[in-house]
Amino acid sequence: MTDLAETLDRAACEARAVPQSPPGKSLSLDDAYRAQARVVARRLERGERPVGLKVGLTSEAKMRQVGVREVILGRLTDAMQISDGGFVDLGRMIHPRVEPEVAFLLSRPLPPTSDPASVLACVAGVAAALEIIDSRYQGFRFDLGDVVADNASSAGFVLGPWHPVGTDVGDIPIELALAGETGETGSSAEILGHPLRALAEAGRIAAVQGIPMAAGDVVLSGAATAAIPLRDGAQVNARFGALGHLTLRAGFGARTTAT
Ligand code: 0L1
Ligand code: MG
Repeated sequence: MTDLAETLDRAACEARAVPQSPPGKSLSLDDAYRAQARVVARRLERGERPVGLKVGLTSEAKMRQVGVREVILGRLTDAMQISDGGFVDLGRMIHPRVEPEVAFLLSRPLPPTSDPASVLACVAGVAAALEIIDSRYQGFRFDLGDVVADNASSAGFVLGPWHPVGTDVGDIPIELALAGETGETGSSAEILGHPLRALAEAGRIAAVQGIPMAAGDVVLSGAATAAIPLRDGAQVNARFGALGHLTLRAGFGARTTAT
C-alpha cells in the first residue's frame, strides 16, 4: 500500500488532486500529524529548509468555508516563500486560494502556555502576510485528519516588512481584493479574538505533537477572512492597516518567484 505521505507529496509535486479518506477511514489526529511529519521530511530531503509554522482554521470564516472546526498546525519551508509583488505559477498548483494573515517572527521557541505575556516574550516582530493554500484533495474537501496530514494545505506565503513587537495587532482592519472581483474584509480580531491566541495554540499543538521550532521561525497566525481562489491573471491587493499592504500576481507559464 502506498504511504499517505508519499501520495500527498506526489500530488503536490505533480499538481494533481487525490481522493480524501473514504468514509469510516478517518485518520486519528496523532496519525495525521505523523503523516504530516513524513510529508515535510520528503521536502527537507529534497533540500528545502524549515522556516516556521502556520496555524490554520483560526477564524469562524475559515472554519465555515472548509467545514472543519479545529485549530491545526502546519509547517513552512523556504521554497514556499514568495516575495511581496511576486508571481505564483498556477501550473504548479491544483486549486490555490489566497488568504490574509498576521505573521510573527519568533525570538525563541513558543512554550505550551496560553499566558499572553509568555507568548509575547517569544516575539521579535510582526508583519502582514498572505498565505496561499492548495489542498491536495479533490474538490478542496477533507476531514480533520486529511487536512492535517496534508500539511494544513500549505503551499506558499508572502511576508511584508517586520514591525516592532509593540505594534498593536489585536484589531487591524484587513481587506483582501482581487482586481475586478469582489474581495473579503475582516479584522485581525477574528483570528481567535487576537492573533497572539493563535501563537499560543501553535505552542500547545507543537508540544503535544513534537513539532520542532526555533528562534528566527515565522509563524502565520491564520486567516482573518475566507480564502479567495487564485485564477489566471489574478492581481491580489491586501491592506492591513498599520502593517501596510501586500500584492501578488497569479498566472500560468512562469516559475513561482522565491525570495
Ligand atoms: O487556515 C488555514 O490556513 C487552513 C488550512 C487548511 C484548510 C484549508 O485548506 O483551507
Ligand atoms: Mg492560512
